[in-house]
Amino acid sequence: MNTRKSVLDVRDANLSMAHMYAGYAAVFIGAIAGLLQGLVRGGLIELPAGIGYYQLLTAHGILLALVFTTYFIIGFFFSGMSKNMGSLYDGPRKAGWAGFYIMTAGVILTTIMVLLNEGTVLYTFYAPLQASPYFYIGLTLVVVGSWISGYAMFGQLYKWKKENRGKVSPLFSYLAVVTMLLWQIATLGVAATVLFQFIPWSFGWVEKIDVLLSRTLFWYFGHPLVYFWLLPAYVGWYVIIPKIIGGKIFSDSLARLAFILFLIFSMPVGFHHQLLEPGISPFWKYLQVVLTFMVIIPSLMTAFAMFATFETAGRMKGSTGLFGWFKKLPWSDVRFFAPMMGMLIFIPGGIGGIVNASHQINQMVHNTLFITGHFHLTVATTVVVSFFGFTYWLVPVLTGRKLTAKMNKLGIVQTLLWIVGMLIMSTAMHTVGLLGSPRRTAFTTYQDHPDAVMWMPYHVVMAIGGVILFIAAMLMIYNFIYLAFFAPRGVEEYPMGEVANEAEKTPMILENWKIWIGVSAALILIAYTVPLIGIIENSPPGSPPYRFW
Ligand code: HAS
Repeated sequence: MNTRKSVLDVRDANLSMAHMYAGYAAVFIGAIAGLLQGLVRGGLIELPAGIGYYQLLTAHGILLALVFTTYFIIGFFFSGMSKNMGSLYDGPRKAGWAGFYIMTAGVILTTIMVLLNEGTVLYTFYAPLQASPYFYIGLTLVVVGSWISGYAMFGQLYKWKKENRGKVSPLFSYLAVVTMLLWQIATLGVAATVLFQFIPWSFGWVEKIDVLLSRTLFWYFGHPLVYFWLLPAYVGWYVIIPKIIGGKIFSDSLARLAFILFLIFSMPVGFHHQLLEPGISPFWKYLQVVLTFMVIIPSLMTAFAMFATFETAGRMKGSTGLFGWFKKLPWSDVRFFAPMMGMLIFIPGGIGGIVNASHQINQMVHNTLFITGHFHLTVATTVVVSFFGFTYWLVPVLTGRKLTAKMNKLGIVQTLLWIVGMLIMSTAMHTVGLLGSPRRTAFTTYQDHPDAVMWMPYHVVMAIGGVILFIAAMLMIYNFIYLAFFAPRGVEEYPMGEVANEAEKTPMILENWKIWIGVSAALILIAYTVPLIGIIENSPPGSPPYRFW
């Protein structure tokens, strides 16, 4: 007898859960690749059977940073929209499944290519590294699938708005739609380079590729990509955490405004990944550095909103004094503890980002392990630990089970292991990065470098941190399987927060998509038109396919 009870429409829960299975399968393989790659880099093991360091690094980056995140984000968003709006409409649900299957076909194709060593080009697939055309086709399918899921969410909100004229859209759904809109606009860059440059070049239809143009189109996508990862964590912080800590959402409008600022400012900043590249004039780099500092503001707003949420929740529970709220937070509840660890780690993670973005200082850290340290704090901790924290209640909600007290404890252990492992690994990365150790470099390449003796102890520490992280990842897989298949049946709460009574009324202008997409497009045109024309005009002789220019 099926005793499954869910607080969600079961059809939507199944759609969301399918994304979770695929996402955690990626974590499993990606974490193994990460462990091996770290041990090789530390000079501790040698790989058998012709497996290469860069091959593992590619698998690790793609499966964890791209595949796990994308599945988790889409599955999480579908679940929240279904909860917010009663259930998904049939059209969006069907589109959601179509998106899932197309993405999965793409992930399988890309993973096979990487495992066959036909796609050893790292997750940024910079030219002139060349993969099999099927690697790029696989990635294209992943993006197209995610677009379809995004359209499903747009359709869902559109229909809901039609049926609820004049009402403000539910906060979770609004934030999910802004994130998917950001993704839609951002992926135009990567779609352009893959379709018009990489696929023709890898099939041999054209002989050459314009490296600078491909990198520029990639980074037009690459920076908003990091906010595509971050914003779903913020959705949980803004909307879910207040409920878990027994408080209210501090301000609905502030959350919406922060997301709109991300939509506007996260695209025209890609040059901060290319500050050391010749071929882009300093003026345009400078402009994009200024815009990068603008995109820090919504994160500072988020920090403010979180503190306000904690304080008001604490005061509702009777806390007094400046920091009395601290003791009222539910530290022993993994649903809070894990995302909170993510928030705390984002403080050094964000500071590292500001260091990277600081034009001249970038010269010191660019292409060193400092950057690897930065993104392991941001995406691999702030984002991932938040996603893990959401998993502890979301999977029981989706499967009609309970988060048991024992699993809650194990979840805290798992989170702590992750944080300890990451602090060890990432601190070593930041430090050795400042000592000049290059990133993305196989042991054999740097072992004879004059500074290698100085770097090596740090690389070993990195590997030790990596081993702890691997244990934490495997524990997470165990926890996921337990919650999905073995936890006792029951009804787990979907902790959807409510807005504080005192909060100001949400201005409808925040839902005027034409304005925000218009401003976003204008900034993109200002930041990119002239430099792109310059790149194309000065492209190397015979660089197809745009020589008609
Ligand atoms: Fe970054 C490189 C600049 C944020 C990810 N970044 C990367 C790469 C990745 C990445 C993957 O300007 C490597 C790409 C590659 O392979 O080459 N990054 C920034 C800046 C920010 C930033 C300015 N990055 C992120 C996030 C990421 C991410 C988020 C993933 C999710 N990054 C750069 C630059 C480079 C770069 C350069 C290129 C470097 C190079 O040379 O190649 C900002 O968005 C950061 C703003 C964040 C803050 C922190 C706010 C803090 C909050 C928490 C509050 C805590 C609370 C808890 C409330 C200002 C919101 C308190 C509780 C208590 C109890 C106290």
